[in-house]
Amino acid sequence: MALSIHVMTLFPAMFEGFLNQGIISRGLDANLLDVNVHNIRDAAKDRHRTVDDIPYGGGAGMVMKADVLADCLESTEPFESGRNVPVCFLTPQGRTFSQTDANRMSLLDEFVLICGRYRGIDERFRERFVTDEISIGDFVLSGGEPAAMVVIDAVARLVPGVMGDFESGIDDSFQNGLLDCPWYTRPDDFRGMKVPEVLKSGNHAKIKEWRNKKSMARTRERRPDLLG
Ligand code: 6GU
Repeated sequence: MALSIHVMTLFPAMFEGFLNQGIISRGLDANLLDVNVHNIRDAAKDRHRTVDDIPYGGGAGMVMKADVLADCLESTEPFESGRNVPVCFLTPQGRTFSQTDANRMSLLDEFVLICGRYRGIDERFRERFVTDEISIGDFVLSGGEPAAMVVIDAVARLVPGVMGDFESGIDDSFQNGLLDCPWYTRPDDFRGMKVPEVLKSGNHAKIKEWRNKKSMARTRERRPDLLG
């Protein structure tokens, strides 16, 4: 197994469709990837299977309980086997996730993703167990689940063998620090709009030059910050 991802969530069903389609599903089938989704509620031991409680000091919303989160985390395979594994908490307070993080994480053997809900999680769980805090941008989601799926998708496709050569990530937007060039397929004439001649010329050096030029121009226009 090239990469094992452990996800802790109160909504495991949210991951079902996601894990059963496309590149991720292929990576799982090929045993290049393993995604274990743990229901945090399974770690709650009381009659009502309580996972959250009111905040000390008052205030609106509920806080996820440190004891339940710890029991769930310690029931995951890497913890049971005593391995030191990155524990990433998905939160808008985290560092913004980037392609560099995706590349780095795709080379790991395993990591844990924790999806928060409600107000947040008890600070003591964070202090004791969380090694990394990840945000996917400056906006607020109602839970970490969609963010975890974003991270899993970005990382999983980079695991060697998951993408075929033809879909290799080498030319991706961001992978070389630039946005991707425009792409065209048949028909040649779409409602009067023609495919650029150079792409039909068969001159591969010229095509490469055109694509580089378009990548640069697009990056300068849309994301000048990427050019430094
Ligand atoms: Cl990781 N979680 C939540 N709840 N909201 C977010 C986020 C994460 N990243 C951006 N917004």
